[in-house]
Amino acid sequence: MFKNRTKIMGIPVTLLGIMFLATSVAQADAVKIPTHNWSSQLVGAEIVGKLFEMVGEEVEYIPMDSQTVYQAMCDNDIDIVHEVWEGAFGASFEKVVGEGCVIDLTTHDAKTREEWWYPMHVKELCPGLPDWKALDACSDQFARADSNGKGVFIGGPVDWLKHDAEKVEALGMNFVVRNAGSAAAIWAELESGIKQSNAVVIFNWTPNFIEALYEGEFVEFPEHDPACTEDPAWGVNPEQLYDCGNPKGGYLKIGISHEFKETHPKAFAVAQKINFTNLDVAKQSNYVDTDGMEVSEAADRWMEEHKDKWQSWIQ
Ligand code: TMO
Repeated sequence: MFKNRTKIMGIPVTLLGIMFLATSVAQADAVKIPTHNWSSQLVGAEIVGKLFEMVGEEVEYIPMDSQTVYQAMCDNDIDIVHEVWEGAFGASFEKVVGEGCVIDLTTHDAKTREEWWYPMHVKELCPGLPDWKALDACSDQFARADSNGKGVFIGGPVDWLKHDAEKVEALGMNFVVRNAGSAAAIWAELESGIKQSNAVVIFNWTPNFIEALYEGEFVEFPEHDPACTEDPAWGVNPEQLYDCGNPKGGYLKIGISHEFKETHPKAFAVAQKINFTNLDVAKQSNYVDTDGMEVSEAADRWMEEHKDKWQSWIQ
């Protein structure tokens, strides 16, 4: 194809080789950001990536299970998790922080909660809510043709690791847990319950787009305590763990791999300043789940609407 094999477009082949090498090294050095299976995380990941690009870093997005990502940070396969939810990921995160291979960088202003949740019409079907005992007392309302008379709770995808089945068992509830395959599958269950005025109880969290669309409440389980997930003797069931609810006012943190500061000092400086509020996270999910925007459009929109906020993060 090329007459002169030592030059391509006038550039000596050896030099091209060096340029190619330089490019691949740069890509290997890209900041590696995971993408998970809920909307605010996907949008926020792109916002974080765009901010890093603004200070001259390269970025690579890697779809990843939201639990194994913590070990991946230890192995330097992932550089930063910008949405560490206390309820779902606190245990996995705190373990690797304890091992020293992940750094607990910052805590967002956003306060989080992840818990069983029902739309408001359910409260009339089930007097005594939001107490979990009232929910259990009317479990038959939540039963389906194939649930053997037990109430059905629609849980999140399994990688959110909510220990709902353990909770049901520890509290002796007449419920079964059905894990949805995706966040969208949870919202579909919720919408069909609302349309038909059926009893429906799903896994939900805040901040999320749901609170802008539907009125509803979290179920109140026995108050969370760290001992609940570590010491079987703690709580209403002296023999089992998970006889409690998830944390209220839980943290949302940024975790980074222990090498990140050294390998990507410019991105590190930005990451230290990133700070999302409840409204930021809710908007990031709302743009996608309510407004139907693509993830990258939603990230652009948040950037467009919040210049005042992020401009100081990249100084
Ligand atoms: C981890 N999540 C926010 C979906 O509960």
